[in-house]
Amino acid sequence: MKKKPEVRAGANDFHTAIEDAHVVALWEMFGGEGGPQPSPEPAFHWPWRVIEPLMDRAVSETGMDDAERRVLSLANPAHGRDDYFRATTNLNAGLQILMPGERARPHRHSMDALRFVIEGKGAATIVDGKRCEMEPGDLILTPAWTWHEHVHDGEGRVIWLDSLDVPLVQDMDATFFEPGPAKDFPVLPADSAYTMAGLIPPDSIATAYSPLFRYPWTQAREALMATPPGEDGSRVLRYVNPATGGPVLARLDCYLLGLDHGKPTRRYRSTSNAVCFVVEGSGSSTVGDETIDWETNDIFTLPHWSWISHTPGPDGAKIFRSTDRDVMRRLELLREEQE
Ligand code: GTQ
Repeated sequence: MKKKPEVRAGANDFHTAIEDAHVVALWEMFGGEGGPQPSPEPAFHWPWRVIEPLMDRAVSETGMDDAERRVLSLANPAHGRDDYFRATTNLNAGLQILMPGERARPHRHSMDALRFVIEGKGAATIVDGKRCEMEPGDLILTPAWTWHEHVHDGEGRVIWLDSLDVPLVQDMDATFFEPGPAKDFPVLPADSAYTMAGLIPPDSIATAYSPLFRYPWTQAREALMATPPGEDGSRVLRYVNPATGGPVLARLDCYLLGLDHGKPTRRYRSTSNAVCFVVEGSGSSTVGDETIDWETNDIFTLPHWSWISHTPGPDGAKIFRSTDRDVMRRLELLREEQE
């Protein structure tokens, strides 16, 4: 039961009285010059050379009988260790490893999730009964409330990046989870129904998530190389839901950035947040006052409202980005500036 506000002896004093009544005098909290601004969050960087050996150790530490998922979650120290799902505001990132013959059992949850394959062959993600092969560089979607499990019939370890909207869904207190067995699969269109950009089956339903669960790297890479560069030399492609032209998932929006010139990209800032994965190459990014030197397979964040610019190394680079950008846009909170 809620406690009734007590009338204390000193309640003649305004501040005691308002504290007892659970109200706050807003004019004493903010006002005057300026106003609230997004709080800056430093960018954070998880180098592959640090994380990779820990993935092998994770395998020695636990078998798949004891792990719902064998994931090292990238916990940004800016948010504290207890907030271990937060790689950056609104976004989770983790590295998952599966060994030959292993299986990560089926489950479903209210969070949107994607997998970006880093290494290995022979694994697959089964999404609502549809088998999606996992090859390096492939983007695999496991949309909110779809059943998904991971299997590995190949050889050698398979490692991928997981990115989910866990922190956002937690903040909304809308987290639901159901363990398998997977059941009641919907009828899904074959991926071959969406072979060419710009042509879709006329009965495609504009659902909250893409009817394609797999975006193969060979095709994404080819499309990126064919895209004309912008003024600063960078190429950008967005992964979209072919039935809507919108983001691939309701709360995760994905991009591919190609950097093939030595010069820095045009500086920008955005109220959106991103997790970046370096698919190929090396380079550096300035985020606010900091510079991050990154290499292939590194993961780093692009937090909201910091000025951002990327500079590729001599061989150029390709970066995959998972963002909350379309969430911010639909909430009318997306602000972006470019220099
Ligand atoms: O595969 O369902 O990295 O629920 C973190 C939370 C993966 C998953 C993560 C999850 C999952």
